Amino acid sequence: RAPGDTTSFDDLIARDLRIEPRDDMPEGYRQTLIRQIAQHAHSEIIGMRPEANWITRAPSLRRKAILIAKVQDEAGHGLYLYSAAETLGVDKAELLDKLHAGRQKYSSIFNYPTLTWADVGAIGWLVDGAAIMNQVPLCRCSYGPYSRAMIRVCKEESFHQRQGFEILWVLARGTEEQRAMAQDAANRWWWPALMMFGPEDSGEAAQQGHTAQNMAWGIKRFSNDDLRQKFVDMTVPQAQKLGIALPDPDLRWNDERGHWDFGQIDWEEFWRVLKGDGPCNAERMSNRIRAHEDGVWVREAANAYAAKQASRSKE
Ligand code: FAQ
Repeated sequence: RAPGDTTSFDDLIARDLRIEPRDDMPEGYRQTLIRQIAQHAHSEIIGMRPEANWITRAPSLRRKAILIAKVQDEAGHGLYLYSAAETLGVDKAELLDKLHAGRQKYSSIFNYPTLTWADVGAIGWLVDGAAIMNQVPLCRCSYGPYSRAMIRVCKEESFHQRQGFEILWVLARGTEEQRAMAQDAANRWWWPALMMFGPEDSGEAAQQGHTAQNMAWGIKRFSNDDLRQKFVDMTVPQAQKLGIALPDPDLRWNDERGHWDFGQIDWEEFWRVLKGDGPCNAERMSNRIRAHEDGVWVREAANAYAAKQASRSKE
């Protein structure tokens, strides 16, 4: 849009144009974006932890190099996203303080443990697979800086998804023990991956949720259940190719709907994990806070260096 263009927020949304940081926007829109983008950024940096757990134990130099690159990508995603949030008038340090104080969330999925090497494959295949399904539509979200950040993030996530699939492909064609390891990881990650899309579209949680307003604002392009169904439809044939059984006796093709039917998600578990009572919530948070405290000297040094550069450029 041309500089000085004063098209109103409602017109921009109605014409499916992007809202940019300097545009007028309703306070609710700004706040909901801060919440979502911060939660997304926090998920990226907490999401590094379960995988980083396996860097020292990756089964070959090649696997180690790939995993280090993936974990670095997630850190990069966190940084783009914190920067996107900062365009809304908040500060990254303030968002991190809220995360550490338990006042902002990160994705439920990262509260599950990575018990074996196959879990690194399952995270790539299922967790990155679900993340892409959710994030590709965000490339068209109404807030410019968030939508643009998502383009590169999605390209990198697609690579992550393929590396996870390939880890499982190799294990699924390995020894009996390796096949069992791959199956066990899929058994443990399948249901939590389905929960990543958030609460159902109907029922009490949906009444209190953000979907209707976020769709009207062009932040969400599809509902949680629609994206979950797309993910199931994409993933079942991949599982068949891998020779891995998905742990759901109700999973069957529905000719009438043209979709895979699937069983009931344990929503009690989802809300329990969100409230902090998942298998790894306490460990993830205490490690994150410790890393933040250990990094004080790095932030101080970076600030001192930036101040020195700024004062030199004034001379
Ligand atoms: N976990 O009404 P809705 C990744 C909360 S990135 C925790 O549906 P909304 C990359 C929600 O915040 C994964 N909380 O809300 C990677 C809300 O809470 P509130 C992260 C959840 O915002 C891979 C309440 O429930 N991706 O994996 C979850 O319209 C591998 C009601 O829900 C993103 O953040 C959940 N799963 O839709 C990294 C994508 N679901 O405010 C490392 C961007 C819902 O009432 C390794 N976010 N809640 O207290 C979104 O698209 C949306 O925010 C949704 C939720 C779809 C997650």
